[in-house]
Parts: sequence; C-alpha cells; structure tokens
Amino acid sequence: MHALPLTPPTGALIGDHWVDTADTLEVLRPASGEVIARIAASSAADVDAAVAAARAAFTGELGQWSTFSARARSEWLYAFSQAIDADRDTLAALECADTGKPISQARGDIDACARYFRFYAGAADKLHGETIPFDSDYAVMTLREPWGVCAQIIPWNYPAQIFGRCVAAALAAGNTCVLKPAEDACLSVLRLAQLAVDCGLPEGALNLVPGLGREAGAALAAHPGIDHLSFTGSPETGTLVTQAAAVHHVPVTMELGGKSPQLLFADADRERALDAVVRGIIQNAGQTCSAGSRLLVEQSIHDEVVAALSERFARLTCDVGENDPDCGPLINERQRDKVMTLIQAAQDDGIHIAARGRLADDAPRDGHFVVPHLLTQVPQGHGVSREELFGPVLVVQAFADEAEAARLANATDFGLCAGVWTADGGRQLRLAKAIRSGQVFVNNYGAAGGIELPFGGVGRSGHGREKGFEGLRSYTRIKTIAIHHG
Ligand code: TXE
Repeated sequence: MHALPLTPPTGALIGDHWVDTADTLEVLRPASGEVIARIAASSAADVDAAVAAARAAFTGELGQWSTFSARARSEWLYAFSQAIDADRDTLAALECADTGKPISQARGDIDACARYFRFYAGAADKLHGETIPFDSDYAVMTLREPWGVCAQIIPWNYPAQIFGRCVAAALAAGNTCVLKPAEDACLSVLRLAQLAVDCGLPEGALNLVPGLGREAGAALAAHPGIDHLSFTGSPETGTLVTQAAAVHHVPVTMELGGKSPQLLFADADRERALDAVVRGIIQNAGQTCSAGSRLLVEQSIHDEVVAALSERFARLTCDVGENDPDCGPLINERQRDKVMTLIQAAQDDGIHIAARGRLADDAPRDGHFVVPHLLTQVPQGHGVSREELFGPVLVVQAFADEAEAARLANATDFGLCAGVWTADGGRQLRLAKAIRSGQVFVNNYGAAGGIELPFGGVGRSGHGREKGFEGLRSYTRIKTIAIHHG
C-alpha cells in the first residue's frame, strides 16, 4: 500500500473551512491502480455555497479580502510563495503519487507554482490604466478592475502549476476564486488551499469544489453568480463550458491542448534539437497541452534523424514516478486505452513503429503505463498527425522545403506551440510569422516553462492568455472614465 505524506482534506473549501459533502470519490494511484485517498464530490448546492462565499468576500460582507490594497495582496502572495517553498517535499510527493509523474518533474511543478505567486506578487501593484487624449475640456482615463468572482476549472495533468497560474493572477488582480480541480488528480491543490488558509488568506477569497466534471464542473460553469471563467481541458468539454457560461454572458478563457510541431532543418544544432524533441514528448508522459507531438524534419536528414531518435527512444524507461524514470504511467485506464487504441489504429494503417521505450522490470503491472513510441512513415493528413493523443507518442513526417514545412505545421485545427530549429535567421522569422500558433520557440522548445511568458492558443487550442503580465490583465476588465471639466 502506497503511503501518502499526509491525509488531504476530504471536503469542499467554502469560506475558510472544509465542509463535508454528501458523497466522496476514490482517488486512484496511476502507478498501481490502488486507492490512496478520498476527495469530496461537491454537488450543485456545494457550488452555490462556494460562489456565495466568494461573492461575499468580494463585496466585503465576508472576511477582509475586499479591504486588501494592491500592496497588501502583493505581500500576501509573496508570503504564500514562501509557504509553498517550505512545503515543497510534501507537495511534490502528493503530486507524484496522484498524477504518476516523475518526482523531479513534480518538484519542478511545485517550484513553478511558487514562482507564479512570486511573479504575481510583484505585478499586483503594477496594473496601470491609461489616460487618453480627447477633447480639451475632458480628462479621460481607464481603470483596470477585477472581474469579481472568478471560476476556474482545471485538469489533472499539472494540478499545482495550473492552480498557481490561475489563482495567483486572479487574486493579484483583486478577484475572489471558486476553483474546481480535476477528479483524477487534485491532492496537491487541496494541500495548497489548506496552506493558503493557514497563511492567513482572508475568508472566502479562495473556495474549492472538488468533484466530478459533469456535476461540480457543470454547476460552476452554468452558475449565474460568476463573473469570469477560466477553463483548461479538452476542446469537447471546453465547448460545453463555453455554452453554459454564455447563458449568463460570462467571459471565458479557454486553454484546450494541442498537436504542436517541432520543425527541424538540416542546418540546426541537431544534438540540442533532438534532446529537446525527446524531452518535449516524454515530459509528463506526453500528457502536456504543449507537448511537441509532431516532428517535421527536412527530407535530406530524415533517415539519420530517425536512426538517432530510435536509439534515444529505445533507452527510455517507464516506471513509478517515485523512482524518477523518463516516463511515469498515464493518469487512468481510459487515457491508456485511448492512446493504445490510436497507436494500434495507426499501425493498422501501415504506419511504422521505428522504436519503443521499455517498462522497468519491477514496475507494477497494474499501472497505466504506455512506453514511448516513435511513429514514422506517417502519411500527410493522417489522424495521428492531427489529433491530440496525450501520450508519449512522437509522429515524424518529412518536408522538402520551407513552404512545405509551414504547410505541414499548420495542417491541424490546433495551434498552441511550435518549435523551429534552424540557424538561418531569416527562416526563423518567416516561420515564426507563418505558423498559426500562440507560441513559437526558436532553437528551444518551451523556454524552460517560463511562467513570465503569455501562453494560450488559437483555433481548437482555445483563446485568451494565461501566464505573464498578459495573464494578469485577463483577470481584469477595463472601465473608462470620462470627466468633463468645462
Ligand atoms: O478532460 P476534460 P479529460 C485533453 C486530452 C485528454 C482529453 C480528455 O487530450 O485525452 O482532454 O481528458 C472538468 N462541465 N486534455 O476527460 O473533460 C473535469 O472535471 C464542466 C488536454 O480529463 O476536459 C476537469 O476538471 N467541467 C488538457 C476538467 O473539466 C467539466 C488537459 C478537464 O477535464 C465537465 C486535460 C463539464 N461538463 C485533458 N466535464 C490540456 N489543455 O492540457 C469535465 N469537466
């Protein structure tokens, strides 16, 4: 039996206390399938109570949050980042057991979460408006105001990081939050919320409604009492959430995954590029919205690149996250079956598996493991090159020239990230402009996860931006004030 470092709270966080819900849900460890905890299954009534607490905290009827100046918010955010640092080992152990990811990646996620709170602590008192030149007898200015009650529905792949990115920005701007973490992995989020309360966050500023998407998530998305909604997850659920929020004209930010390409030209630093290509697809076992799941490679070096990648893939090992392998298990049986079915379908269509990783000898056989796969000879337009698999599966396709590289890069409805590997400065810029995507990384992939960089998609990858200063602005709305002074 796997032992957690602590027993996470089992209720919904409403105001500043954990309220028992009528039902609870089992939390399964992806590495072995065993039950490791129980969490609340919040109902629509629990969501009502959480939204009411967030509203009361925003208007000043509950707690002290509405009295916090920008500087006071900044000080609280900074103090909380230090509390996260101090609890790093416990949080990382929870994240590793709950998501299955390698422990070093879990530690990196906790560090990123703390950095979000530090970054937004520094930004909270720099949300300036503008003065606007107008007729000489007017003074016109804009204020950046918080939306009010921000709802956040987040997924299971990066619970702590995504908690940090949404909650830190929303609180920094003066909002209050109701967050629905994912039923598949949320133990670090429960712990973070408890730490926030222990760290003196005023009552009602942050409320948590753990539970099922179709119950707690649907109730939150449809709630008339929310002022803004940020969703990270699948395009299909994103559509449902958008439709529900539209009934009350609630603005939404949607971060919906991708099928991101890396473009490798013959003149690039190949060793660096291939290291980044492998990292970009095995990180969190490929369950990353920004995973570089397609490699587009210049025809002249295609065979050499496939040979070099095959060697690398054959050395990759899957194991329980606690052993810090290259890849942990996938989050659940459903995800594993989805990925294995798509690999099988690709094989049935004649797509070649050039290399596979391996499972560590003593890895538990009940875990939801999928070893890394390298797929080559993938025809243009095949589903495996257009759809998000969310597993450690890299699809390789060749291109003849720059124009074809751009065309292939854009041959998907998604548009989240792209990597361009070339020494040619002109080509770097031409492709950066030509690729339809929210982020383009040149001679790197992901900019080391930079929390300071605006992040978001185009097309089926969603809209709106999180992270960086742009993310902070998205948790505000503009008010224009025009004063006629005669
Ligand atoms: O996602 P869902 P799932 C993609 C990835 C994966 C697929 C399915 O391709 O294979 O989505 O994963 C909540 N109303 N991504 O089913 O359903 C749910 O409880 C309101 C990409 O886990 O989108 C969870 O909190 N909320 C992605 C959140 O939505 C609902 C990360 C995400 O779950 C709801 C995860 C409803 N009707 C999966 N139904 C990324 N962008 O990184 C579910 N939820």
